[in-house]
Amino acid sequence: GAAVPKEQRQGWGQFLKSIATFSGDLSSLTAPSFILSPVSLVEFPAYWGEHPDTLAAIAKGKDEVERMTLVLKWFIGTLKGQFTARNISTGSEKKPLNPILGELFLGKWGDKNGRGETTLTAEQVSHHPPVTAYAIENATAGVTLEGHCAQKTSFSGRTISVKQVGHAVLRLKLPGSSNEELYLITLPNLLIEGLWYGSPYVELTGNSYIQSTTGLLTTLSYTGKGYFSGKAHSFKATIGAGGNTLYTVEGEWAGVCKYKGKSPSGGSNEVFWDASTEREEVSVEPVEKQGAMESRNVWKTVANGIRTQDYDTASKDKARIENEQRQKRKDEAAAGTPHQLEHFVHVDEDQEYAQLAAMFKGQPAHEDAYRKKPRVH
Ligand code: HCR
Repeated sequence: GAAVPKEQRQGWGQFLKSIATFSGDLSSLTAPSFILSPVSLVEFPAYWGEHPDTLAAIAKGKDEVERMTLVLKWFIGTLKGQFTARNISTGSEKKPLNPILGELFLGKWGDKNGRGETTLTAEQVSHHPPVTAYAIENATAGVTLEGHCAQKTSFSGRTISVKQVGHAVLRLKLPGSSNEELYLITLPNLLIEGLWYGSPYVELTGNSYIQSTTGLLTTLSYTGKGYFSGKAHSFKATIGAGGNTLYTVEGEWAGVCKYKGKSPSGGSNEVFWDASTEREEVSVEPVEKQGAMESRNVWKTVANGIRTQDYDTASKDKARIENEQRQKRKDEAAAGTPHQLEHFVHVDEDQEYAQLAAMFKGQPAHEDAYRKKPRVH
């Protein structure tokens, strides 16, 4: 029966006990109602585009060093949205809805001051395990970001560790030339802390990299409270080539960060990025106008139930969606017609990833990818 979901009768302590012995992906974990978010994970790639001006400015950088600093600025600029904004706006991190196979999130950021229109295409390309592919494009500015993301989780006593599996490639078409520059962006690992207090929040840990075909490499290392800096959400980034550091940026990715020592303009301790810079939310069609597979349409009843604390309605409709999905997969298997991706194709050996990853140490030599299907005219 789908009356009162069992997990609602469990306390937070019992929930913690359940994750302590849990193995598998977080999507299959049943969380207490108060920790449920009405937003599907397929919406998360939008965070990459929430500073459309910063993204559009990259290809205009005068040389490869300046372009790398602009890529880093845009990347740092996305982190607050990706990892702390939900926590700040709703009081704690919550468990997003687990997207169904083929679920779409389509949106755009309009053209303002000639920066060009930026479009977002995100598709759930795998359900088991959950994988989201995305493309963010601004043709006017000559910038495209393509990537995919999955999560591997483990529990380590006080915190949940989340390894982001996947990568993104930023592609620049340089103005007045047919040259392309690529930037491989690897993704940092997350810790979910605050579990014992019932208010989970995200911290970043370890390293991530931005490797360019120009040979420039940015290495980012993340630290939180209790590390040497003592401050939450801190990082240090070095931009260099062949082991030589050109510039160092240090500070808080959810606050202010600065050049350490010299900056490209010759100044010292110059501000690099200020995370209070306003984020622009992506525009999406109203739910009534959305297609059958568009996320907010798929989840409208569930999301409304969660928002109004009508968890009974939410869990009933969630069960309906999941049953329909199981039936669909069975029908497809019986008919021998597996689900077709709409906007992406699976690439077994991602040559670009292999080429870029080979340029720096510490990464696996190759990984698969999902590439945006070329537009049909
Ligand atoms: C870990 C997380 C789901 C995955 C989210 C990802 C990694 C998704 C890709 C985005 O580009 C970046 C990103 C940002 C989010 O911060 C991260 C989520 C934070 C929490 C959520 C967990 C599944 C929530 C678990 C909550 C517990 C207490 C049940």
